[in-house]
Amino acid sequence: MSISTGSSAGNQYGGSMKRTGQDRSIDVGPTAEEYMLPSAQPVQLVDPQGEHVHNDRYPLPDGDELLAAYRKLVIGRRINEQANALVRQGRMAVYPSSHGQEACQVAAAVVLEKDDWLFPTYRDTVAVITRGVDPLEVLTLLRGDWHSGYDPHEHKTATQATPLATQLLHAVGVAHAAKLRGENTVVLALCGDGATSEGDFHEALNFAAVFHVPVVFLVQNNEYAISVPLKHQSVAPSLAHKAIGYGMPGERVDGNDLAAMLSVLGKAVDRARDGGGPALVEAHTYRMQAHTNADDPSRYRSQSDVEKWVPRDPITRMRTYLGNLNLLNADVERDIADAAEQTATTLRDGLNSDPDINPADLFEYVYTEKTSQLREQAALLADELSREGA
Ligand SMILES: Cc1ncc(C[n+]2csc(CCOP(=O)(O)OP(=O)(O)O)c2C)c(N)n1
Ligand SMILES: [Mg+2]
Repeated sequence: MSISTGSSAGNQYGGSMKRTGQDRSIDVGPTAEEYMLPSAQPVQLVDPQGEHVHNDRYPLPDGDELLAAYRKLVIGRRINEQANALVRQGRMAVYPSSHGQEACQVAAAVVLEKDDWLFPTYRDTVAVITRGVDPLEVLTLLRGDWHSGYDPHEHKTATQATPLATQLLHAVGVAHAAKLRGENTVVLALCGDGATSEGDFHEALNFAAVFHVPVVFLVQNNEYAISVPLKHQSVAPSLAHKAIGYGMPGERVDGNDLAAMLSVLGKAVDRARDGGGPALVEAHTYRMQAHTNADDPSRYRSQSDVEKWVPRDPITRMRTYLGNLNLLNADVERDIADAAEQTATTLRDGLNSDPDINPADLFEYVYTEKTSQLREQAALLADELSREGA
């Protein structure tokens, strides 16, 4: 971009400030506003027909990287199917499905290094499993057995947060601590479109920007917060546009395009690791199924709206694209399907056996000294259990 400038004063975003006057015109980088504003359209690198779409700013990941991620995509879909079935069989209490959002789930896990941190929500089971946490340990929470089945420190993965947006502040805290300690850690925090209306979202993004911490916020905009559609959530041009208000770059990406998700998130993570500070990425996707098994979406949206998203499915387009590259054939597909089936079998077998839990633990490990209400409730439960056993 050619602008008129008086001096070569740079800004913190890598470009020079716009100046007016009679000074000579020189070529400078983007202005702060241009740098921070998201693309006019969500970034797409592979369209729903499986064709590559060129993008000057975001390179297409190579075929092997995409094939490895595609495998995780297929396994992720199978996890969603199996978990839904286990809920119907009464083996799990609740399952917020990410069917249709698997490209976001896989990319969020794949772009991180082992020592980075992931902060997921209740809907991000597939991301946590893709990160390498034991699937049975992951489902402990949604089975209703315990607050978390895995050690967050061991896997550098926080417990899946149910209170909306609280995890964003925790993520910023961890990123801030890593920066103070001089560690090379990047933190990736997930949330939904509805969560962007929470005060915690604002506080997290503002703190992250002011303290310039290495955190990437990924909003999975699946167009609904239970029954509340996006248009009642925000009238901003896009959720990614909110970034400029905090002083960080925002980007929008086709959340059903695995290649674009990997490229855009990968770039934001690299930038954070290189000291570039936080970024906000909005993935445009769709919640194909009910909010959870406790929800009846036919009360607030039509099936025809849902069906519009079927041709945009993240798996079919990547299958076409990789098939055209001859990276995917019947043998490879079978191998991937076997791996997915193996994961499903692990989930079925694990959740069909009854866990050995002590209901009284419900009242432990939070307060050193129980409150009077907790003591009362613990006594009630103990009494009920003793009468059941009698
Ligand atoms: C602080 C808080 N308020 C309300 C709720 C109840 N609640 C659970 S999920 C949800 C909708 C969230 O929508 P969104 O952020 O878009 O995520 P999605 O479920 O679509 O992935 C609400 C309101 C909650 N869990 N936490
Ligand atoms: Mg949502």
